[in-house]
Order: sequence, then C-alpha cells, then structure tokens
Amino acid sequence: MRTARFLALGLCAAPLLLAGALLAANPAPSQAGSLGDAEMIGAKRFDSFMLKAAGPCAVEPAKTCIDQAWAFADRDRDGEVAPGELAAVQNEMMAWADWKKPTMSARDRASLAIAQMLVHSIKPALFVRGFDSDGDGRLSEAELTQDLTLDKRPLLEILRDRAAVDWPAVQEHLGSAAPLIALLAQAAQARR
Ligand SMILES: [Ca+2]
Ligand SMILES: [Ca+2]
Repeated sequence: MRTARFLALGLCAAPLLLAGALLAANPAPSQAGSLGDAEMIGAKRFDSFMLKAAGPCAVEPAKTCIDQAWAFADRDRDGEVAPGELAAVQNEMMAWADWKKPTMSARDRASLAIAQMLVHSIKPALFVRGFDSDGDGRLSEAELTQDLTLDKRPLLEILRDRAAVDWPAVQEHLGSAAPLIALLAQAAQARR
C-alpha cells in the first residue's frame, strides 16, 4: 500500500518538478501559439503557480511543496481536492506544456513530452477513489500522504532515494510508465 501511495505521489510530483526545473531555462513565449483563450488562461495560471512553487519545492521540506500544490489545486477552498479540481490542474499543465514547447531545446521538449504522457495517464476519478479513506469523494492532503514518511528533505530528493521507493513494486503496478517517473526525476535533477 505504501508503494502504491508513493507511486501516486511520484506520478503527480514528477511532472511538476520537471516543469519547475524547465521554467528557469525557458522564458515564457509571448505568443499564444495554437492555444485558445481558455487554454491560455489556464497555461498562465499554471505558469505563475510554478514560478512561485519551483524554488521552495527544490530546497524546502517536501511538505512545504505539497502544501503549495494543494492550495493551487483546491479551487473551491474546501481543503480537499475533488476529481474535477484534479482534472482542471491536468488541463492547465497540458496547455502550459504546449505553450512552452516551441521555445524549448529538443532535449527539454522530449522530457516535457514524457511528463505530458504521465499526466495524461492519471484518471482523476479513479485516482481520488484509490485514496479516499473516508469515502467523501474528495481527497484530503492527509489521505494522500497518510502512509508516507515525509522527512525534512525536498520532494525531489525523496523521490530519487532508492531506499524510499520500491522500484520493482512500482514497475509491477505501473508497467511501462514506471521508468518514466525515474527518468523525469533524473531530468529534473540534471536541470538544477
Ligand atoms: Ca476543493
Ligand atoms: Ca476523502
């Protein structure tokens, strides 16, 4: 169970951490490209969240990073993340990636494409149901992290700790997507 929860956290965190790492090296394009108005608003909302969260997520304890992501995702401010709220974040991240890609190097574009695949693989309703211990249909921060030992290390460091992640078990759960998380964590680290 611990592995499954860790895996889920990695699934959410790896694309965000990579996006944060790519942010510094890639200034925001001035053109909206092929994005529509609504997508552009979402992309910019995600961009300002990343600008605010990338620094703390790289150096501060994981809990600080998760708190910020939670505040960003919790659109109705009830303290919990509902499937619709998770879907909104997914859409914004996808729009952001499409917006940023043209200004990126081929290598960064490849990393971002992997992140998009991971984000795309998350099904919000299923994801929430898998962790919803009290059955209220929404996810509390405590429900997501209940079986995790979040120490003082930054999230990226915890994810890269081979002792903290049971990769063979993760592989069993995720199949071909498992190496993608490890790859993204490496790409994010390489950008720092
Ligand atoms: Ca909420
Ligand atoms: Ca719940």
